[in-house]
Amino acid sequence: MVTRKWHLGLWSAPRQAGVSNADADGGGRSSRKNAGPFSARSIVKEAINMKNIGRTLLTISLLLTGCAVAEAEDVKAGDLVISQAWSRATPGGAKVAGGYLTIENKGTAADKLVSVSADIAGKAEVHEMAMDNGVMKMRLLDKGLVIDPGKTVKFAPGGYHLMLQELKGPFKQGDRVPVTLQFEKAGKVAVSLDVQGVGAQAPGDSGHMMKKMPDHSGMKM
Ligand SMILES: [Cu+2]
Repeated sequence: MVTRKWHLGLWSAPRQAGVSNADADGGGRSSRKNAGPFSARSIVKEAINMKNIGRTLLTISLLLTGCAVAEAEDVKAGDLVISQAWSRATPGGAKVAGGYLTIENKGTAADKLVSVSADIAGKAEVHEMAMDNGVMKMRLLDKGLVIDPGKTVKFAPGGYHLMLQELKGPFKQGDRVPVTLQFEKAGKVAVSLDVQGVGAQAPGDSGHMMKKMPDHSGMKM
């Protein structure tokens, strides 16, 4: 099937080169109907080809992330879209955990993440990691975090994070931890953090995989 389509494309290419000749002798209009790569029919076929390629890539990426737990769906609140909310399993007895998510401001005015709370945490704060005299330190964003219009702010290990402290129980891989974000304009927004493996660096990244397959640790997609 694919070979045939490609064949069609190759076959019609030389014809295209002859279009100017056809125009010169007045037959341009009629020959154009069957013309090669730019005829409506072959454009549609190309589109179908692209669709197949896209589908194949999608299948491949689904296979690659096959062992990931279902990802949290996007949460919309006013002009904000919050996605990819996740955390990591807490190793035995740990009383703190980071929370990560992506906040997109689709509006025309800035909003501000003022605070965060979670039933499971005695204390929850919005933090950032930043260099301080050559040392990486975390810092409480006590004035909140501004989300400019048209911008996307991604919380991730080593950067912005929700700091959940005084945990009342452990986070286990596969858990969904409810947290409430408080925005200046969008108000209170409830999201769930998808708990990944202990060493995960991103949502859908089960930390144990790296240990099981050290050969792939250098593989970045
Ligand atoms: Cu922190």
